[in-house]
Amino acid sequence: MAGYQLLGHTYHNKMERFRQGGRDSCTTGGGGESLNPGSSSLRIILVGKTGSGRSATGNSILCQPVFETKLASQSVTRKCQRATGTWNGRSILVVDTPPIFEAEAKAQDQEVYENIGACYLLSVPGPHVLLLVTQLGRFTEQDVVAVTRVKEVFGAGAERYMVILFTHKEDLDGGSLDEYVANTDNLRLRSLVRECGRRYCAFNNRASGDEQREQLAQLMAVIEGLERKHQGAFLTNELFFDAQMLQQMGGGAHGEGQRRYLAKVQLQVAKQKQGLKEAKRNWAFKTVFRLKAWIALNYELCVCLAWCSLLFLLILLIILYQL
Ligand SMILES: Nc1nc2c(ncn2[C@@H]2O[C@H](COP(=O)(O)OP(=O)(O)O)[C@@H](O)[C@H]2O)c(=O)[nH]1
Ligand SMILES: [Mg+2]
Repeated sequence: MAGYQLLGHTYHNKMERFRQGGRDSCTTGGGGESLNPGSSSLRIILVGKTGSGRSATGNSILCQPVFETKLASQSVTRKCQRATGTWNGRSILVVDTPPIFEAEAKAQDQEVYENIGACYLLSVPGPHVLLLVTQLGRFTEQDVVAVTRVKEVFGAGAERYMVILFTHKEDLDGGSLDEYVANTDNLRLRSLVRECGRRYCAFNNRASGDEQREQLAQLMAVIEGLERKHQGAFLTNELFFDAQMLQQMGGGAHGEGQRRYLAKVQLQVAKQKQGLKEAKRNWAFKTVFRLKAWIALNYELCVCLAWCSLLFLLILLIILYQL
């Protein structure tokens, strides 16, 4: 059975300590295990559109109401926050995010960059899982935008670390999640499930006791599968390295480190956004290129197919002519 030790921790507190010249030596409540790079704690970032149930999901994972939740339209999480717990003896770090994955979260908005920077800082050296939270039966255009934003924030390839978490599991009414996913007529959801390697899970965030433990065990099984696939590797990039350096140097002490770091955040997100655009543009070219490569590899088969088609056309023409 899971035992939990918790520590709520906000970016503001962290920056405040940077200002005071302190180093980040965040430890779990009772275990004293360091959360610094190299530790074996499982790091999860909650991503998705506002109101989907990110904070509630974080609470379910930690089995404690550490993150504040509110009705869909009124997001209460304004700053990135993190909290830690343990599951089966392993330390878990959960980062809850404010609205940074919405269409309205414009790139020019300084607060958005600060929060992206905070998200990186709170999850160094990088997350094992990007838990994409979406409400069961409500996968909308806003969720699609959120997925794109997640890729802009964490870079192309972010989907390799994504696990889809459907909230409101109780809406299945005891039905099977696999059947729901297999039979949904929402093509964008189907495509996302494929993109995420069919890694998904469902939570009823109002559940407690055995039901809560059971759904958490299911999520952990999916995450363990993902970790095996990556052989323990986690999502990381240049910006995580910068965040780590900032932490180690206590660079925010005079505000200069923080200023430079935020400029880097802005640059990196812009780069990743551009990269995504180019990837989309190149998609058609790549498809043609792959087709050409396939033809080159299967040259004899292609020649055979071409001759068969010609022969078929010829026979068709003869038949039509005789009619
Ligand atoms: N019934 C039910 N309500 C949920 C579930 N998950 C989240 N909620 C509710 O949905 C609302 C938004 O949740 P919240 O975690 O604040 O969303 P966030 O903006 O993504 O962090 C809150 O009122 C939650 O209580 C769930 O699985 N079942
Ligand atoms: Mg929230």
